[in-house]
Amino acid sequence: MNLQSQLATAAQVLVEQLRIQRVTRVFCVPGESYLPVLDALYDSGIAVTVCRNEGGASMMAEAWGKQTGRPGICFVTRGPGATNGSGGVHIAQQDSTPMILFVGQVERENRGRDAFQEVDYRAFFGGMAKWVAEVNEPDRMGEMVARAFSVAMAGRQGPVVLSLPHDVLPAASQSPDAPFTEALEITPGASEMAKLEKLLAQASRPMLILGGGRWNPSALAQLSRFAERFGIPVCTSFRRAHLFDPLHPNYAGDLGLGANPRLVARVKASDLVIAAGARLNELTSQGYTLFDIPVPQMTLVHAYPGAEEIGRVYRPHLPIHATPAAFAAALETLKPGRAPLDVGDAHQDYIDWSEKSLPQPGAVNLSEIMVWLRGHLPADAILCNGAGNYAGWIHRFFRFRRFNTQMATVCGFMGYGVPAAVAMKSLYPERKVLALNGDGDFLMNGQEFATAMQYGLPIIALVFDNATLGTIRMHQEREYPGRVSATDLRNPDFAAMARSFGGFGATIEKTEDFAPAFLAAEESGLPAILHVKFDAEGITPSTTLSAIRAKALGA
Ligand SMILES: Cc1ncc(C[n+]2csc(CCOP(=O)(O)OP(=O)(O)O)c2C)c(N)n1
Repeated sequence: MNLQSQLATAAQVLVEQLRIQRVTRVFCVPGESYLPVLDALYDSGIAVTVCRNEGGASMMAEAWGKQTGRPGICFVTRGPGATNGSGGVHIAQQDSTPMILFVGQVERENRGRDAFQEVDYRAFFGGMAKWVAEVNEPDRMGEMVARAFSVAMAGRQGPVVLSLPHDVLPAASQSPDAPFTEALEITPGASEMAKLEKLLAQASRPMLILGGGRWNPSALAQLSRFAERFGIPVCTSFRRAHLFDPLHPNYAGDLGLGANPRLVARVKASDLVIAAGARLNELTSQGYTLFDIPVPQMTLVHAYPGAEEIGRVYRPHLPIHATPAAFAAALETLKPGRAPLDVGDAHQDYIDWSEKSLPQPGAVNLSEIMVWLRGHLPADAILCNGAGNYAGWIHRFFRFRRFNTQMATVCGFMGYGVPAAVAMKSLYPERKVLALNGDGDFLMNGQEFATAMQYGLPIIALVFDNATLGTIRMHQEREYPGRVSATDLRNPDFAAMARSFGGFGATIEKTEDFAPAFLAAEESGLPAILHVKFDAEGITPSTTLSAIRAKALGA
């Protein structure tokens, strides 16, 4: 449809621009502030998912962006919608995810009066979004929306917020359509790659840290060939374990929360670190303890798509400004002047750390459940999770065998699992999609289980219930032993909750009940909640609450 030849509203131009950018689905909670957009979506061919809370909607859009590499789209209303919806924007910023949040705004003539639900979005989202703008001229709608796409996808990707004044949307617009926008690739310089080749020839204990966004399967295949040809152990940064096959002989483990101490020691003792696409954030750098600041003790090569990120904390010996795909292609051209180094020990350390389940107090053992799931699920199953200590068992014992099968936030946002799973099941109806949650975690956005029901999306949500906000309880026992404050939880019957929504529910109180319940959930073909009750005493895979308390009291 060419809108230039007819009388179009700014809202119609906006939706037409989304179509040109090949958007197939948007997530929203409606509001009276942007009715003309809802109307333009009505016969646009773009699917609309209506959510129960803007927090869930913005996380679904973020998850969509993380998975597809194109901006996830979310629409919310003025102040209440924008403030509720800020969660996904924070995630998109920290996780470097392309996303666009469209927000309703008061009429232009009332701006600055503290009008009904008015928020200054530039101030509110200013420190989070890559770009925040208000579309004040109906004739510039196409230009502004197209720019939102290019900014969200450029360099280090991230969120953009576009504010839509109420009176602009129904106004006639002469805005020309802008063409489809592709993310810009940045190719590394030949001299930098030559320097890298020299550094590789001199290194005897190299390590590669793989992370960040903007990867794709063929770039990852090139990177793994590079690691094989030179003999370099590869570890993944926090929550990017899906970037490298854990059973590949070069895989050295997951460098995130609760990392294998042997892996941490290996990275510390390496003489060359190549950070490929990873920004070396606080959790990956083990609380900024892995590398000396500002100049790391080993030679650091930092290849990253955002120039302003390189050198933010660590001064690399060799900075390389490049997108992951272009960097991986350039790695293919490097020639090793010797036989590959031996990576056997590094991989064996990972296998020893993750292979077998561990004992755990109580009747439910989470490591046994993870080991069962990794055997049962197909390689392309997608696991979505929020934040909480339960995730420690996923990181250590689950194996992400395929690209983009791990959907979790680098910023540790509770409540991400269910919305991310709803988005993933909408994108890939034929794939298995799980949402893994803590009990506190689940109820932050568990209302989006209703969205799964509404759209017929049979996700399987696991709720790991230890009747406490376990992560915080763990910190409490460490720092204020025995003084349990604001962390105990009294929980509902989550299986009954699933049934009340029209889904499948089951309660698991013994490890051996997990597999049959999971199979029954699959068999039901319904969205499901499996309520897994376990003992809070087993607070991490390797320690107990009493041991932490005893240590703190003895100190
Ligand atoms: C939105 C949000 N609020 C608060 C926190 C701080 N926080 C991190 S983990 C956690 C507790 C998680 O508890 P639960 O979901 O029960 O999982 P568990 O740690 O017990 O496995 C809290 C409150 C957070 N990360 N995100």
